[in-house]
Formats: sequence, structure tokens, C-alpha cells
Amino acid sequence: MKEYSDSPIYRNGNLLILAYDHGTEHGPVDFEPNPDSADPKNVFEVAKHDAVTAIAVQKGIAEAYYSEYSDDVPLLVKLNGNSNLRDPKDYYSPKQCSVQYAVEELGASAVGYTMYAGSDYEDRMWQDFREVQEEARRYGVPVVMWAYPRGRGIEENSDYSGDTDTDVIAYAARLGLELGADVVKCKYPGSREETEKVLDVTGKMKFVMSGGSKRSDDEFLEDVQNTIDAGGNGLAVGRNIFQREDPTEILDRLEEVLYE
Ligand code: FBP
Repeated sequence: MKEYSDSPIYRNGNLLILAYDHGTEHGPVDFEPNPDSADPKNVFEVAKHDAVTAIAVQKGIAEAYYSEYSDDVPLLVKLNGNSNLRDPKDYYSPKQCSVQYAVEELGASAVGYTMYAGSDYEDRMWQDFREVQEEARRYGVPVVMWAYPRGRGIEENSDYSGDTDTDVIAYAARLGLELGADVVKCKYPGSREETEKVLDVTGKMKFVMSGGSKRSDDEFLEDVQNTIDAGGNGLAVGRNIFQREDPTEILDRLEEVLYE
């Protein structure tokens, strides 16, 4: 990992990535609670809030919309992704974009890559990540690993209770450090204490919590506060922002938790 302390995706060392790749990962069903969120322009408008340090989108959304917002929010291009439509034998997330294209053509300040550790295809993903990580170093942009352990290796291992087992999250987070990510993004393990156990093994790498499905303001803010109190650096969040009709209030509160 590298510090990249002057990267625009950090504010006081912390970050809030507004994740908006759900049209690939989950499909339009995620826009139903707030139909305005189906139009990327509306979500780019939300990303202008000072609490947001980067917006994470796939290349097609970046190509079509980012030029209008490049003065307002740094861009993180999600380099791989997949849909929920197919029924894979096991999890694999193919690359659709190179770091070169993301930085030179789209204006990215950072790149993101989903790693499904525990899948039958983990070895292919390690190879893909290696290319991403080394190319990102050449361009001097931080790499955020979406560390999502899942697949047969975890499902069939009786030592683990699933992909939110703290040991599994900690293992996946550690892979981020070992493989050269600058920020690792993990599922919330359920409490401050469990988050501390994960952070015990992530070294100098930054750690952000994944937002997860929409919950009440208080429940969501408590999870974020616990992450910060445990020593984490923020969050990458989608549904808990864009599924709210007016996300300003929650972003104001997040700004206090993350940066003040
Ligand atoms: P949310 O805050 O909505 O959970 O978004 C974070 C994120 O990592 C997105 O980038 C991604 O689309 C989604 O979660 C994947 O969720 P999962 O694969 O766990 O269903």
C-alpha cells in the first residue's frame, strides 16, 4: 500500500465513497425505493455534498456523466463488476475497464476492484488484481479493494459461519494489505469490538465499511460511528444514501462523524 496523503479522495485522512454501481451488481430493483435514483444525474448531484470524497461508478456511467461533475467530486472508477442475472458456478467479477482508460479517458482519481476471496475463481481474480494494482502504481492513483469473501471455499468450510463472520472479514481485509490495496472495503462485522478485531490485521492500510441495505438513520450512524471509533477511516455507501428521498441530512451527520 501507499499513503497517497494528497489524494483528493481523502479528507483529514478519512473518506466517504458514494457507491453507485448497483445497476450492475443488483439491477434496477435498488432504484425502486427512490425512483429518482435511477437517473445518474440525480446521484451525481448528491455527490456534490462536502461529506462525499469520491463517487464510485462503472465506466459507462463515468463516460456519460462525469464531465459535468469533474469540478465537484473526485471519480473512482469501478474496474470490474457483474450482474445478478446469471447463476454462476461460483463468484467471478470480470474487468471491464483498464486503469489507463479510467485515468486518461475518464478522469479517475482512484480505482476500485471487487475481490471474491473464497471463490473457485479466486486465483483468476488475484491475477486480475495484480494488473490493476501495478497499473495503478504507474498512474499514482489509490486502489480500493471491495473485499467481499464469498463462494464455495467459505460456504463449505465449517470453521466459518458465512461472509459476515469476523474471521472471514478479517482474512479478506488482510488480503487487501498483502496484495497491495490502499483502501479495503469490508462488510460491517456487527460492532465496534468486532471491527477492532478486523483492524488488528490491516496494518497501515485504510479501512472503510460497506453501507449495506437501507436502515434507520440511527442504526446506520451507529455502525459508522463504531467503525470510526474502532480506528476505521470511513465508508463506501450506496443504498443508505441514494435510497433516501433527501440524503442531505444524513450526509450532514456523516460529515460530523467522519471529519470532525
Ligand atoms: P451499499 O452501501 O448499497 O451496500 O453499496 C456498497 C456496495 O459495495 C456497492 O458498491 C455494491 O454494488 C454493493 O455494495 C454490493 O453488494 P452485495 O454484493 O453485498 O449485495
